[in-house]
Amino acid sequence: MLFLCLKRFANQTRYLCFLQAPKPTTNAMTTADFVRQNNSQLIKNKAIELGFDFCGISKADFLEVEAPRLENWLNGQQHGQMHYMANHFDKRLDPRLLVENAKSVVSVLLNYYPEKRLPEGPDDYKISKYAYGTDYHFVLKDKLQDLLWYVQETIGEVGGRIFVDSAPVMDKVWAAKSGLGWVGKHSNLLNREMGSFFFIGELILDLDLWPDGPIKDYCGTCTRCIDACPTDAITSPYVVDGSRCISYFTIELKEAIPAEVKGQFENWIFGCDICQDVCPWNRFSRPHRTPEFNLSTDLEQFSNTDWEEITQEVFAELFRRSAIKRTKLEGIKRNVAFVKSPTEVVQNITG
Ligand code: B12
Ligand code: SF4
Ligand code: SF4
Repeated sequence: MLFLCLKRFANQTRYLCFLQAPKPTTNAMTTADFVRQNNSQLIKNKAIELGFDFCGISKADFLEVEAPRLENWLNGQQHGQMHYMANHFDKRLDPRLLVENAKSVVSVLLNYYPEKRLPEGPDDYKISKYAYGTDYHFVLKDKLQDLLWYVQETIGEVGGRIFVDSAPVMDKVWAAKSGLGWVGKHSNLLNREMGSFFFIGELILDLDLWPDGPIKDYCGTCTRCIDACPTDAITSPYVVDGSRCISYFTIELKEAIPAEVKGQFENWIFGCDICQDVCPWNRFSRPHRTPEFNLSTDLEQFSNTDWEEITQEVFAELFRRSAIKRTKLEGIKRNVAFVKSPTEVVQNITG
C-alpha cells in the first residue's frame, strides 16, 4: 500500500516537472494541494479534448441534503414501476460504497442538442431529442473509459469506475456540486452556457482532487416548465413525480398507459421535451459536436404512417444502437396507438 502511494506521488511529481505551476489560491498552499490542482486540471483538459463540453469535480461524500428528499420521493411512490430506483438506497447516496476508498467524483456533460430537429407540428409523432442518434450510454461510456485510462497512464495507480446511468449514482446532484450548473424547477440540470440538453456521466476515483463549488440557482421567478407540463408531473418546484411524467409512461412503463392521461401526451411517443423546450435557458442551446448523436437519414424521413406500420425488422434495423430499443417494438406500438386514438384500449407490454 505504502509502495503504491509512493509510486503515485512519484508519478505525479514527475509529471509536474512539465507543467506550469498554477497560481496558488492561498499563501499556505502545500505540495499536496499543488498536486491535486494540477491533476484536476489535467483531467479537465483531457475531458474537453475527448469531446465533453464541461467537466467539474467534487469530493466523494455522503449526500446529506439529498437523503431525505430521495426517501420522500420513494415513499411517495414517485418512481412508479422503476423498481431499480428503490434499490441500493445507501449506495445511491454515498459514492464511497460504490468505489473502495473513493475520494473524488469527476462529472462530465455532453451536449446532444441537434442541429436539425424532427418535425414537431401538432400532428407529428414526436421523439425526444436525446434519442435521435446512438444510445448515449455507449457514447459516454467510451469517452469516460478513455478518460479513466488517461488518468491511470498519466497520474499513476488510480482506482475508479465509470458511470452513465449504469449504477445507483445521482448524476444531476454530483454535476451541480461540481459547479456545472444548477438543478432547475423541472429537476434537470441547467448550464448557463448551454441550457439543459446534455447528458451527464461521471468517474468516481480513489484519487484526491481539487473540488469545484456549486453555483447559484438561476430559475428566479420563472415557472414556465411547471405551467407547460401536460400531466402536472412537476408537482412543486424542483420535484418531478416520475410516475406522472410522459417520459416514464412512454419509456419505462411496461403496462398499459392509464386512462386518466389520455389526450395529454401532445403526440410524444418516446420521451418528452416539453419542460425543456419552454425553458428560457435553452435559448443558449447550440448544436452538439458528437457525430454519433446525428439523426440517421432513415429516421429523418420517418413519417407518421411509418411509425404506425413499423415492423420488427424495421424497428430492429433502425434502432439497433438507439435508446429507443428500450421500449421494444411493443412499447412503441402501444405509444403510437395511445396518442393516435387515445380512447382505444392498449395492451400490456411484457419484458
Ligand atoms: C429516474 C430518472 C428519470 C425518471 C424520473 C425523473 C426524475 N426527475 O427523477 C423519468 C423516467 C421520468 C425521467 C425522465 C427524464 N429524464 Co431521466 N433520469 C432518471 C435517473 C435514472 C435518476 C434520477 C433520480 O435520481 N431521480 C430521483 C429523484 C429523487 O431525484 P431528482 O428528481 O433529482 O430529485 C431531486 C429533486 O426532487 C430535489 N428536491 C426535492 N425536494 C426539494 C425541495 C427543494 C426546496 C429543492 C431545492 C429541491 C428538492 O432533490 C432531489 C434529490 O436531489 C437519471 C440518471 C441518474 N442516474 O441520475 C436520469 C436523468 C436525470 N434523466 C435525464 C433525462 C435527459 C431525462 C429526460 C429529459 C428524458 C426525456 N426527454 O424524456 C426526462 C426529463 C423529465 C424531468 N423533467 O425530470 C438526464 C438529465 C440530464 C440533465 N440535463 O439534467 C439524466 C441525468 C440521465 C443522464 N445521465 O444524462 N428520468
Ligand atoms: S418531461 Fe414532459 S411530462 Fe415530464 S415533467 Fe417535463 S413536461 Fe412534464
Ligand atoms: S423553465 Fe424556468 S423555472 Fe423551469 S427550469 Fe427553466 S428557468 Fe427554471
